[in-house]
Amino acid sequence: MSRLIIVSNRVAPISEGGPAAGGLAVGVYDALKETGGMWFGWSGDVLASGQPQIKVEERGPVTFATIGLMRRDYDQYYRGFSNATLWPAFHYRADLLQYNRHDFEGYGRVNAWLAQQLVPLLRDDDVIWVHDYHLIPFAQALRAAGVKNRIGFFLHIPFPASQVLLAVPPHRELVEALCSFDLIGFQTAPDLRAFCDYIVNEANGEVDSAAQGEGPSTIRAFGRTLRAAAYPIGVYPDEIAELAKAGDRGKPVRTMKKTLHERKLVMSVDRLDYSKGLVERFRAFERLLDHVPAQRDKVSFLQIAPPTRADLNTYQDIRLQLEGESGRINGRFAELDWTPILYIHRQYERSVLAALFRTAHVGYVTPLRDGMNLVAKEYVSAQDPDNPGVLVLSRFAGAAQELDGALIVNPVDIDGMAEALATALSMPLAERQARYRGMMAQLRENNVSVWRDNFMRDLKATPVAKKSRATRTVRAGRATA
Ligand code: GDG
Repeated sequence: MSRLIIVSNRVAPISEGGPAAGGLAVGVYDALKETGGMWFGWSGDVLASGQPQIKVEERGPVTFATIGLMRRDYDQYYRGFSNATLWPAFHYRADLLQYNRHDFEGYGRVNAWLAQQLVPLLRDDDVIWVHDYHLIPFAQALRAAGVKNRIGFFLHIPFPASQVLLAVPPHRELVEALCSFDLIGFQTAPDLRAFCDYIVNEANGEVDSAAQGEGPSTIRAFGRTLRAAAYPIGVYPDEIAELAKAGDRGKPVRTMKKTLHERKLVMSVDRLDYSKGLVERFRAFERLLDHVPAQRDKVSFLQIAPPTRADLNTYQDIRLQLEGESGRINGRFAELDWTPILYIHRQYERSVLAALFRTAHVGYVTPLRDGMNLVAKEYVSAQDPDNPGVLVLSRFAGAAQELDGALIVNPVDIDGMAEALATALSMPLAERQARYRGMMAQLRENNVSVWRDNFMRDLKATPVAKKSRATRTVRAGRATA
């Protein structure tokens, strides 16, 4: 049987309870632990000097192959082009986008170098599955190194509308590089549509759209033929439900309940990222307390937001803004025995999060843009079927395409979100149960194994793309207007 080789920017450190914060790590690890295979990528180490060496470790069915990055490579490829250019652009924040040609050059260089590190570890019949925006040129680099294996790509974040993508100066090189994969997976149908729109209207390519549920569409562009489809990532809902139930009587939940004094709990968990809509969410909770005085002293809002990319200015800004907002709102409303917003800038064990989700009456998930948002799926999974909570969900999370039992909100509509919170907090049991059952059925049907298996089925069935002219590699600093 062919091996599955997963390539992602970061190979997550795995502790007893699975990987820590970060949706890609959670999804990929869940997928790989069942099939076995190899996971290749950055170790998380940044080296000031010396030469990075690959470290290969076998742990159960998974082989971890990791390598450090030199400081300059980290700055240009990771902090620079990946997280200061692509991340904001792909989350529709062209206002936060920073670009310089040296970073783009570093992005191409590190992709080529990582590909060269992987080549000696590959066997002819391996199937290679590359993940996310850091590695868009990876297939092109592998092909340039002579690799003939099937190579698939999954984008965990949204694919932006063409007019937004055009704000990234080397957009054309990026999409051309993307077309070196044999199969491209997106989170949702709107992401796939945005990609196809670029192919047709900006790249002069062709798309043979498959009918809904009929497999991938065929794309012809940049002299190549490949396939693309939407594969919404899932979770293991029953595993999460077990974890949540097991933690029900644990210390963190007991402490939380003591703090609440019978009050209701609204809960959110996000990496502290500007795409997650945290400031708007805090203001909508404030609006609820303003407009529905009966809710004052009756509900607390717990926001867990572990740090992420803290060495980027935009992330320092969002942290300061949030600290300011939580202090201001608590200053307005807090009583001696009631703190309206519990804001925690720290990471918790997965099992603790699951147990807290089960305790929370409302899961409050309101990103401004999000590829999928696993927290929304985890919140629903963790509920007690006899007394489930209500999910309030942004229409701009990929998860909103599936979870129609949620109260769907627009995350910039502060009044609308406050109303949804009020509705959620007073929803009758029968309605909560009906919504929960519908969403749970959907989560079971489309769990993370289904995501992986559908992608692998289509990748294995994709004819290895022929190129009709020499493959070019992403070149440094060549911006296209
Ligand atoms: C990207 C895309 C897409 C969070 N805090 C802690 C913790 N987490 C876990 C959550 C969840 C994961 O991290 C976060 O996943 P999300 O999907 O919500 O968001 P991103 O990190 O932005 O993920 C996203 C995803 O990739 C998968 O494709 O859905 O759109 O942006 O599992 O529970 N886990 C632990 N402690 C924490 O404090 N252990």
